[in-house]
Amino acid sequence: DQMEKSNAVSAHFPEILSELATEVKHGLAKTPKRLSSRFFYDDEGSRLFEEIMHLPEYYLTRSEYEILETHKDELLRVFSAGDRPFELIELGAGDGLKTKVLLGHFWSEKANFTYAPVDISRAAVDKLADDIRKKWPQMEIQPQHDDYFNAIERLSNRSPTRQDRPRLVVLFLGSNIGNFSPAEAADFFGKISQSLQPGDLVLTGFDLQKHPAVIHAAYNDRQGLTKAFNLNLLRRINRELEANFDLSAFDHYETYNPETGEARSYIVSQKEQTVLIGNLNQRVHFDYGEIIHTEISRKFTRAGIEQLAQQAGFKLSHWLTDCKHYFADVIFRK
Ligand code: AVJ
Repeated sequence: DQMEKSNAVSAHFPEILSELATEVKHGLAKTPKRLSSRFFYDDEGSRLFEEIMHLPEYYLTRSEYEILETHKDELLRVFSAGDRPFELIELGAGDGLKTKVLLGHFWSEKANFTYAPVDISRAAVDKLADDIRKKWPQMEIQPQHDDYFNAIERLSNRSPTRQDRPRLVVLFLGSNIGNFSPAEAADFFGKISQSLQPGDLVLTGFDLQKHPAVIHAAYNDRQGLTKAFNLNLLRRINRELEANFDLSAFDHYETYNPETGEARSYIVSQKEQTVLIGNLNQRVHFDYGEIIHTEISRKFTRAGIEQLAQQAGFKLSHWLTDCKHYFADVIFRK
């Protein structure tokens, strides 16, 4: 059953299995050890993140929900300006919890739009597509089970640019952008910018810098869901690379540094141990207390966001925040 599962993954996405193998091979040979958060999102990881979004400490989702709910009318006016039809492309749609606020509003206002959610988890995309078909059977959707880097590639490979095509509106919500290094974020917006035409838009969610204790609590929840989410990466490696991580011998540790705006997740070895990565024929030694760095969740300032827009050749056209000013949804215009 375990084997079948890993084959199913490799049948759809051979490059992802080998990407995980490459990541583990190199990342666990580094000092300090590291693994990228992009590998968190197998089906179980996506499900755990959906639970995190409902945690009392995880303010990000509620803040963004409030912003979209409050400004859905204004967003529709901006997206459909000039009575142009628009195509929403959502990178990393997940369960679409927040996007449904917009979709429901746009639908009831009879807006002329299509929706293409893209997500790395097949279970998440299928569930979202089913859900939309139930709620709005006539809505035109093109769900895509894919990595968002591939989705951007496809954006730029689109058929010859036509002036009369629908306006493209790229959605990148939830502060997923926080997982990128500053260089990666600049590159990401640069690539999107190159694939868009004047009049196209990007709506991005950014978690803002705030009292460090609020941020720290969001990544150290009392229920231990963030811990389960972080350690699920080891479970995935056990399954897909036939490794033997003993999850009970590892812990979760998260710091927030208000000077850099970086929250960082670590996995901590609670004893000296050696783990076998079967498929790589590799043994990995852990000292007592040794860490694997697994994630950076960056928190932004308005100045930093303005700089990102400018570097990529965008104009920052709308800055929307929740009443606590915890989070911002920002429109970049080509
Ligand atoms: C999905 C990247 C926005 O960084 O806050 C949640 C992932 N990590 N708890 C974030 C996450 C730990 C989340 N993003």
